[in-house]
Parts: sequence; structure tokens; C-alpha cells
Amino acid sequence: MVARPLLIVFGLFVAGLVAAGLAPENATAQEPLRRPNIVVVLIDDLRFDELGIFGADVPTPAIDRLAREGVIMTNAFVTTSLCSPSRASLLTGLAMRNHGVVDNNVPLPENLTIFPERLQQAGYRTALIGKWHMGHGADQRAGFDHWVSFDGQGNYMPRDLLGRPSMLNVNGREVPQQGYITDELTDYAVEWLSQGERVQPFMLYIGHKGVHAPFTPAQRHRGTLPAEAPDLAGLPTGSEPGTPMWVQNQRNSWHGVEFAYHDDVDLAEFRRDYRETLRAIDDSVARLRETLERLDQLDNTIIFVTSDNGFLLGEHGLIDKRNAYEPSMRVPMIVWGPAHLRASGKLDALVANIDLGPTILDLASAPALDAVDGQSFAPLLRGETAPTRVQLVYEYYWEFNYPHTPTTFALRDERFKYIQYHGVWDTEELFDLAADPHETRNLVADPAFEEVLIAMRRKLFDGLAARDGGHGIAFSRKYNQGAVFRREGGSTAAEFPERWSRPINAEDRLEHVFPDGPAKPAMIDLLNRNIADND
Ligand SMILES: [Ca+2]
Repeated sequence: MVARPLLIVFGLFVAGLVAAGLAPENATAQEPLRRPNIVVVLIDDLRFDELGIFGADVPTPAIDRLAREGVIMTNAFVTTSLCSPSRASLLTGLAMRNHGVVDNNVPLPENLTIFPERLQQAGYRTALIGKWHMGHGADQRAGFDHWVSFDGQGNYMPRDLLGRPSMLNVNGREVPQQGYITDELTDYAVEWLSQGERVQPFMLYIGHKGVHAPFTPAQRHRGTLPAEAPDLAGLPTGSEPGTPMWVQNQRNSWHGVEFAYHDDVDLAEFRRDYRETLRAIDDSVARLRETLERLDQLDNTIIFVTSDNGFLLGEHGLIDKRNAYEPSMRVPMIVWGPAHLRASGKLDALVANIDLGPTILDLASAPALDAVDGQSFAPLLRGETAPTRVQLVYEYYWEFNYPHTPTTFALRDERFKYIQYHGVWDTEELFDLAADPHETRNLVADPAFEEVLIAMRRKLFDGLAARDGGHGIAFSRKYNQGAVFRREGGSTAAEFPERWSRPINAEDRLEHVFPDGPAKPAMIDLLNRNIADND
């Protein structure tokens, strides 16, 4: 495999390398392998199941068609469920603790290499069109030959909520936004695709503003879908025994169903708006496909459709993302490219946002990134057998502006998920996803799962080690008190778990001194006896 990137980059030497037996098996001296174009459609906050093909009541025919003709990664996750940190992971292949974009305010460090830079080195033309959203400003970044972006979250419409014009940075020029953002970004993408000479492969990274809240559908889609409340039957309500206190408290907050966005959000209308906003993105995918077809580039293009994080729609009594529950950390991942990918249908391997860059570089036969936490799943897409990821480490760092979600560390393997909260006085969580896929039964206090708990705690700590082997927490400068309001007359603060209730001088009052394990009860006994002897 070492020779392959060289072979592809330096096409002039193809014949010689083929003679030396170093060519890919499906290339011949007469017909050198064409390097695929890459299109990444990054949708914001799209949960794993909110597409027509997954049964959602929203027409997404263009994305559904890509999924039907391509590959659906059924176990795709983010290693951090927040816009900027996840976007940094998508571009660098690094986990949050290693790229340092710990919240939505921190810029991507300039010294980090992103996968588009490697594509440029391999002869690709590259474009970022849409949301960058790491730090503030919209200035062009290394790795992109063409740049159309906006500050932060951007705006759906040409004026923001304060009436100020929405501005785009188009290759360094300040250009006012003219219309609805999803359509306008698509216009820019179509224009760029249409301009290129066909001697170089290209990579288009289109980062949509949609479907981020507050959901704002295109005018043509408003009122096109019914407002139906999500069916939450069988899903966690946030009142199950063993539910963390922070979850119960968040219910009546900016990110809870009782006081969502400090408003009286109706979940049925909320989801309708979400879905109607998604429709313009499906239109965008259709236009990009038509454009590639018109340019005779479709067959030589691999298209990724994914999201930077999931989104809760009432599960656990919550909305939004950030937490390590499945609807938050699970994302759609569709890969289309029948001419290049032998796999089709559904692939169940565990993949993550940190794998996107390594996978694209692998498919493009471009040089790999020097240091990554992700791994390529291109072999699976090519229909080869390859070792797959056995576990995912998840991390989210507390943000002062949304203080309801604590710093969260989690370990997810194919069966279990263990979640640990840092910096708060609260319970851990352990779920058996095979028996309880919706995470309704916290097994952390179940003696039958004690060994699993102990092993996962250890694996999580080891997995969270930074590149220097250490563990660190970073945070952002506080600039206001954050969204701290509570609804008048709403829920009061949560009670502590009953299992933590103790009388004075309980036998196990010092149990926190010892690590959990078979030896612990005897050690507690011994300690109690020693204390009694010394009385
Ligand atoms: Ca997001």
C-alpha cells in the first residue's frame, strides 16, 4: 500500500510501476485508475433516523436514492456531539482532547493539518462552501482552493435577528447573502463545480447551516408537512430509576422539553420545522447530483452524507445534543460511489467522525495524516475484510453558556455503553445496548454488571489519554452567566438517588476509599473493625 499514493499522485510513472507489479489490481497500463472526486455533504444536527429512507415522515428522495444505491453505515457516531469540536474531528481525524477545539468558541489551531491539505498535496482541487464554525470570523483557511463561508452559525435569511445583513466571505471578499442559505450555498457549489477544468480531481466540502435550530424552512417548504408529536413510547422519559440528576434538572431548562429555548416549544411543530428545513438540503443534494451528471463527473465521484452530531427530540425529557445518549451521538453516514465501492447495502461496523478524513484520503490514494485517532473504513467500502473498531471513546466538555450538561466521558462498544460525568455530584450510567437499545435501564448499581462497570471505567480512562499520555480538561472564557433561567412554577431540582441515602455512621460510609471489586466488602469490614478497635 505504500506505493499506491505515489502511483496515483505521479500518474506519469503509472506504466513503469505497473510493470513493477505495484499497481492496484483494477488498473491497467492502458487505463490508469481515475482518482475519484469527493463530495462531502455535512448536514448540521441531523439525527440518525430523520430521513425518508429510515422511516421518517419527510420526503428526502435525493438522499434516499444515494443511500439505496450506496452504503449505509448503520453504526456511525461522533466522538463529541457538538458543532465545532465535531467539525474539528471530521477535518483532522483527531479526538477533541487532541485537537483542542473544546467548545463552540475555540478556533482550530493553525498548526494542525486537515485532510483537505493532504488532498491538495495529492493534486486535488478543494472547496469549502458553507459552515466552518470554529472560532469567530469567516476567514479562509489552509486546505481549500475555494472558500465560501460565514461567521459562526451563519443565518438562514439575508438578515439576522438583529436586522443586520448576513455576510459571506467568498475567497476573501465580503459578499452579502442574497437569499435562503441552503439554496445559496448550493448555487455557489454548482458554480464552482461547473468552472473547473477536468484535469484534476476535486473535493467539495459543503457544510450546510441546516438543520440547526432555530429551524427555518425555505419559503417553498413551509406548511408542507404535518405537525405530529414524536412517538416517545418505549423511549426513556428522564424519570426512570437511576436517571442522573442533571438529566432530571435539564428537563426544565434551555435544553429540556419543559422549557426548551426558554420558550413553550411544541414538540410536534418543532419536529415539523426541523423536517421542512431538511427538505431544502435534499433539494441541494439533487442539484449537486444533476450537476455532476451534466459535467459527466458523477460516475467518478464518491459522495458522503453525514452530520456533525445527532439531536434529541424528547427522549430523556431533553432536546438538543451534547450528551452521550444514542440520539445525540449517533449520526447518519451514507456513502455513494458505485463505480469505486464494491460494498453496498448496510454495513454495521462501528465508525466515527474521526474516521472520515482517513477514509477519504484512503479512497483518494492521498498521503495519510501524520497523527490521527481515526482509522479508514475505506477497505470495508471496497468490499475487503479489515479489522474494525471495537470501541468508541466519547467526550464532551462542560460549557458555561449551557451549564445543564456536565462534562461527559463515555465508552461505547458493540454491546455496552458506560457514561461518566465529570465535575458534578451525580451517578454514572451503564447500559446494555443489546437488551436495552433505548437506554432506559441504568445498570450501574446492578451487581450482575459490576465486572463490566469496572472494566469499562478502566478502558474509558485509558482511552481518554491524550497523545502525551496525560489527562487534561480545558475550558473557555466565560462572558456571561449563560442560559440559567427556570420556568416559573415548573419542576424543582431533582432529589438525590435513594441508593445514596444513608443514616449516620452507616457500615459503608467509607466505601469510597476502596476501588470496586470482589475484595472491597472485606476491606470495608476490616476498616470498620479497625475503627471500632481504636474507639
Ligand atoms: Ca451541529
